[in-house]
Amino acid sequence: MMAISRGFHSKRRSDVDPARVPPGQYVTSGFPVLSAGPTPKITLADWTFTIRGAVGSPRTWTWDQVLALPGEAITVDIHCVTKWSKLDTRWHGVSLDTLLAGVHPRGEHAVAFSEGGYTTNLPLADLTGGKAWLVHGYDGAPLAPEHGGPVRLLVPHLYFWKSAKWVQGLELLDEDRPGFWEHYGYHNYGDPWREQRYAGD
Ligand SMILES: Nc1nc2c(c(=O)[nH]1)N[C@H]1C(S)=C(S)[C@@H](COP(=O)(O)O)O[C@H]1N2
Ligand SMILES: [Mo]
Repeated sequence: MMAISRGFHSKRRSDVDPARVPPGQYVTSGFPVLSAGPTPKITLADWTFTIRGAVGSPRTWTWDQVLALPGEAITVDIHCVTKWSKLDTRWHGVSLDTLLAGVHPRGEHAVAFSEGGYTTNLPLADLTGGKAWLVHGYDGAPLAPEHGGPVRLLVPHLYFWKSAKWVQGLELLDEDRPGFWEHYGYHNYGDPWREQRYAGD
């Protein structure tokens, strides 16, 4: 059994443009923590990120190698399936386009895998085209361990369970394979604007 730890829902905001809030969501100024298990201890000296599977050239990067890639500041809205949204979150990291450029992907599906065993699946097309990042900074500081530090995935156009914390890599696949929450009945794709929370939505 995995325990779910939750942060507090801090006060709801009513001073926001409703056009920015997907159906069924409310805006919070807090930053809840949702983890299906304990926060792992990860040291950057041992950290690596790997892209493997259906690719022409699998690759593994060390932390120093990721830091040497062009970095970006990213300001986006995030939407959790438990109904909180947080607007204008500020991150720092590397575009997945940069990491995927050299590996020559063949498969059209991807599964992100994390320290601790969490996985989540996404179409490769949702990781390219400036829509997904490996992030290591949040709000001008290193990303906190409970929020996935040192490094997490950020895929803000899908519900936030797709943004794997403590991410270790991507496996590319020829056929789709459900990840952790998708296996337990969350929607396979998870578009917050179409309110794709659970399988069948
Ligand atoms: N490795 C890992 N990544 C994860 C999770 C998890 O349990 N383990 N939970 C997901 C869910 S359901 C959400 S809503 C977000 C929560 O991120 P936060 O704790 O930074 O708010 O992380 C996602 N990424
Ligand atoms: Mo979530």
